[in-house]
Amino acid sequence: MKEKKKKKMGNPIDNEIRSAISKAKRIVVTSHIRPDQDAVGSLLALGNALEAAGKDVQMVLTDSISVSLRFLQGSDRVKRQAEQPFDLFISLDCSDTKRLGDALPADVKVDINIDHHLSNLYFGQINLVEPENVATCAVLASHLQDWGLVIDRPVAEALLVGILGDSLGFRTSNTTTDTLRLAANLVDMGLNLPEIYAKTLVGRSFSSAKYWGLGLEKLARKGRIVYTSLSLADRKKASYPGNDDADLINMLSTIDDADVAIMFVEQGQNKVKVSWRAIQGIDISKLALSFGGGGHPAASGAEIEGPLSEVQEKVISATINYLKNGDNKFN
Ligand SMILES: [Mn+2]
Repeated sequence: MKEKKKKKMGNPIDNEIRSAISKAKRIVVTSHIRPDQDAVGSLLALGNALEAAGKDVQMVLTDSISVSLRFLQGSDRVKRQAEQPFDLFISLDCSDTKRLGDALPADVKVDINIDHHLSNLYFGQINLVEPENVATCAVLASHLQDWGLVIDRPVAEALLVGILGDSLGFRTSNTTTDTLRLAANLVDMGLNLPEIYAKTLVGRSFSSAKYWGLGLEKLARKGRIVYTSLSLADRKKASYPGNDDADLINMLSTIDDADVAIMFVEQGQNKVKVSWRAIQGIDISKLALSFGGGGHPAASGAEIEGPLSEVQEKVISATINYLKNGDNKFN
């Protein structure tokens, strides 16, 4: 009910977005590098909805869409770069313009910034940022109709993928009854929930299972922290094609008797991608921010310069101190 009262008719940001969309003919929609389900879902949901409204749409991502999500309508038409001319540029699920990678052409300003990251820098001309919302797809699901757009079946599928992805299948602490209602309304459009759930969260390739094995072999614990790493050599050994952790971090976060899970993924000779997951009650995003990253209270990340072993040592001791000093309490 609270949500309904807050979303009164004539919300100024909704009106601004609605008018910007109605004036534009050629629209670029884009999202962040190494796109997750919410990035892909929000991109394709808004892209498809704008196309259905008769707009000329370019959907742009710097990195490719994971194979398991290529069932979504429009995923085969996503390009690496935006081409002029266009008259509206929309960023989705992205906290700062650096994370748009090559998708943001030089000298182009972001017109509309739609996101749910607490660390969002409000870099758009119009900013719709809802940090309390579980996913950018949930933001879209509750606003699309206010912008004169229609949620048809392909749009609903893409939205559900993003909501399932960022809520880890409705089990993150920011999943609310509003999240469930939004998702239920999408499923009511005739979507196959078990099939979409499997494609979004459960299915994995043989090589990613091998890759998990290499990471799990090195699993370690320090107090209430569990952690492991994946190196360039592991990737080669498992023939894993991505440069991510194949979502191993989300498995680590299910380990009992731990408050924080940390994943270290070697990106090159001197760069490591670090991901944190925290139990409810601990806000890990400020720690990620202190390493130049960002994210949400329960799930954050950063890219840190240095050799894998050095970064690992530094981050683990910083996490231990962070948990000790009481700054980490959420709400
Ligand atoms: Mn997201």
